[in-house]
Amino acid sequence: MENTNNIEKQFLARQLSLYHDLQNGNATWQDILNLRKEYGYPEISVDTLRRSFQGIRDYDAVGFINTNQNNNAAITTKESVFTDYLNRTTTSEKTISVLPSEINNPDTLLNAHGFNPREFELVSAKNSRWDNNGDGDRVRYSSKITVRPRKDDGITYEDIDDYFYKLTHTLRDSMIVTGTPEQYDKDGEILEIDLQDLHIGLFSYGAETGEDYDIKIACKRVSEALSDIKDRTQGRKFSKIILALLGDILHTDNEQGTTTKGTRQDVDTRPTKMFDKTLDLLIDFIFELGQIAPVDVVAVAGNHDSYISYTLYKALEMAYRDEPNVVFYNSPNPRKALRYGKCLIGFCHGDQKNNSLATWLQNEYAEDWGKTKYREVHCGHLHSLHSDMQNFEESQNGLIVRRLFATTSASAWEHRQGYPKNLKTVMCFVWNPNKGLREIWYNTVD
Ligand SMILES: [Mn+2]
Repeated sequence: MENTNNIEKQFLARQLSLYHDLQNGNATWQDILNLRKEYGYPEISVDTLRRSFQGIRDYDAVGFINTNQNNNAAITTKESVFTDYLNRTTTSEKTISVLPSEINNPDTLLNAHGFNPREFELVSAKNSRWDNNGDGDRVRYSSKITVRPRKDDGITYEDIDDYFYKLTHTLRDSMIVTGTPEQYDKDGEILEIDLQDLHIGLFSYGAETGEDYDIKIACKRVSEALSDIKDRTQGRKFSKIILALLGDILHTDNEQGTTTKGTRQDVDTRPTKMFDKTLDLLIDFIFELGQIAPVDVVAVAGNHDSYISYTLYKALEMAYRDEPNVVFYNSPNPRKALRYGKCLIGFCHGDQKNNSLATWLQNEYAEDWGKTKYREVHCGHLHSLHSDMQNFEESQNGLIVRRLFATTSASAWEHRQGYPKNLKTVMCFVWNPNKGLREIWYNTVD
C-alpha cells in the first residue's frame, strides 16, 4: 500500500507540475492526458479534465497549493529544443536554477540553456518561478527562451578583451607546432641560419658614414632576410632548422652605452628599448622558423654584448619554454658545437685569438670530432674579410672555418678607419647528415 501511495503522489506531483507549465504556456492539456494514461488512469476528454481542475485553479490562484514538498524531487519536467532553420532561431525549454536577481540577465539565461553568449543572442524569454528548491539562494524556474546566432559584427566586451590579450600573447597562444610543422620531414636536410653582428642599437648618421643605421633599419633588414629565406624553403622539407645566434646581436652591454669592456658606442636609443625590440624580433623569427620544422637555437655571446646577450637568450628561451619543438643550447659557454650525423658544426663569436679558431673544436669536442667527417666552425665578429685571418674561409686540419657576413652598417669609427663596405647578408647552410654541406645561401638585403 505504501508503494502505491508513493506512485500516486508522484503522479499528482507531476500532474501539478504540468498544470503549472500549462499556465505558463509551456504545456498543453493533452500533455496532462498523456501523463494520466502513463499512470493507468481511464481516458477522459480534455473538457472533462479542464473542468476537474477548476477547484485546483481556485486554490492555486490564492497560493493555497504549496508545491514545495519533499517529494518534488520526483518531479521530472520536459526539456525540449526546437530549431527553426528558416528564421535561424532556436527555442529551448527547460527547468533552470538561477538567482532571482539574475533572471533578466540575457547571458545568465543563455548560459543556463547551454548557449554561448558570444555566439548567440537572446530574442525572447519567458520564465515562471517554480519553487525554492534550487541550490542555495537559487530558485528554479520553468524557462523558455528563443535565441539566434549573433551576427559576425556582434562584438562583445569579451571579444575586445580577447583581442588585446592576443596582441600581447599571440606567440604563446598560437604556438608554433600544435601539430607537425608544415615542411617537416624526419629524413630531410638541415637548414642552418646564422645571425651575428646585427648590432641592434648602433646609430650611424648617413651624412657622416654614407649609410643610416638605427634600430628600425636593423630589424627591417633581418625581417627582409627572413622572408627571403622563407621563399627559398618553399616546396622543400627539412628535418631541422638551426638558428645560430653568434653574438653582437645587441650593440651595447650597459646603461653607459659601451661594449662589455667599456668602449663607448654611438647608440640609437635607451638600452631597454634596444633589448625589447630585439627580443620581439627574435621571438617572431623563431616563430616563423617553427612553422617549417623543429628548431635548435644555439647561442653564444659577443664582445659588445657578452652580459646582456645572456639575458636576451634566456628571455627568448622562456618565451618558448612550453614548446618542445624549439630547443635551446643556451649555456654561458662562448663556444658550442652541435653534431648531426656525420656533420659537426662549431659556433663562436670569433673574437678569440685567431690561432685558436681552427683548434678549439677538436680539443673541446674530441669525441664528436672522432665520429664525424664534415666539420666547420662558423663565426662572425669581423663583419667582412679584413682581418689578420685574410680569408673568409679557411680549410686546415680537417676543418673549415668560416667568417660570416653581417647585416649591420658601419659605425662612424669603422667608416673613418676606411673599412670596406660589407655585403649585408644573412647566410644559411643546408646540411645533409650523411653527405655534409650541400648548399650555401646568401640572403642579401641591401
Ligand atoms: Mn664582435
